[in-house]
Amino acid sequence: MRITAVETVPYRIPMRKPLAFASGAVDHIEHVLLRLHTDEGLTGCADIPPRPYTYGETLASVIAVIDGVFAEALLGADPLDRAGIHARLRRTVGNQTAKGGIDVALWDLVGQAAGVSVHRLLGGYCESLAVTHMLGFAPTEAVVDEALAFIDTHGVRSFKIKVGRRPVGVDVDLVTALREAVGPDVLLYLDANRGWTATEAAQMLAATTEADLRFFEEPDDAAEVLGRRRLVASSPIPIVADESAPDLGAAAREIHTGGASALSIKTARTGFTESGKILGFAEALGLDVLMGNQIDTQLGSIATVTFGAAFEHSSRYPAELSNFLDMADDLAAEPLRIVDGRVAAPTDPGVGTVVDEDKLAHYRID
Ligand code: MUC
Ligand code: MG
Repeated sequence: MRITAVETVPYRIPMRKPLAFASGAVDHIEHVLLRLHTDEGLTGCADIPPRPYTYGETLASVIAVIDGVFAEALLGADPLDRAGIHARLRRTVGNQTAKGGIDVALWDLVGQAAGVSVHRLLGGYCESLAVTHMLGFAPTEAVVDEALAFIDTHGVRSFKIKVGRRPVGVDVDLVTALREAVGPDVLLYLDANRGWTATEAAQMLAATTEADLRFFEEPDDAAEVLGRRRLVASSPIPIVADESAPDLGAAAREIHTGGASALSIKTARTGFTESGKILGFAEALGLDVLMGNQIDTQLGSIATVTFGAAFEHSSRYPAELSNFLDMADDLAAEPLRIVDGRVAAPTDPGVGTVVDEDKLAHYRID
């Protein structure tokens, strides 16, 4: 099998409920649908979310690097030669979600060619994952209402709370109110997206000891190394590296230099291949792993559950799989469903990302 065409389609879908956090805000989805066509009539597909505030990529840069640089390594290649293709992609630094998307689309082809779901090809550990919902910035009452509605409507029992606002007391009050509203059995953790200093983050931890928080993601800027190390060493809960560990090398460096004590894995940026290496690294060191959300569409979330449910170590905690519900629509032909707080891994051959062509025609912006 050979790749005969590389298709990059930019599209735009508004958010039903915009999502704001310390490093940015999303009020519409502007993603790239990547499709790798082959001489055997199979098409590998992936959703690519440019996030300038996290990786420096834009809609235009994702398309430019794939069409102008990466296509050369893909055209004429056998999708089963993934390691060879990746060796060529690695010659270009950065461009994290463009590379992640290519890996997902290659695996989609491999799964379709084998007639097996990629979830099973990777490991097939469990059939579904429990869901964490990510709560963006809003007044306390609105955040509490959103969490209670997710518990009632979707059976979700885990929330990642976006924090990092000033003064710190605003978020202390939010977390306290949320714990009181949801009761003791719901899992709560924080993500400050580098919004605070290490000192402010330590104040937050000290002021919320009663709230039984489980993790604290990117409390401050990991590049301020000594502040971060002090925080990691003194924190009673794991400090999770997300944007400070966007690839395997960064994950290893952050853990070994004391910049983090747990890892977020996002298939949007490390695909399945590099995500697997990060997972093995974390497992060997006894580090907790969270399956993260890159403000993913249904197509992106399908990739997350495909990987997360494939391994024991990535399915220990609820995965961030629900923020597609903030979007007004999606390209997925079959809607992704949350049932009793869980999302099932696809069973069809490949990744299971089937695109609705009418919707693509409607939302494409090229
Ligand atoms: C998250 O976990 O940080 C917001 C920015 C980004 O890169 O991902 C989202 C969610
Ligand atoms: Mg994060």
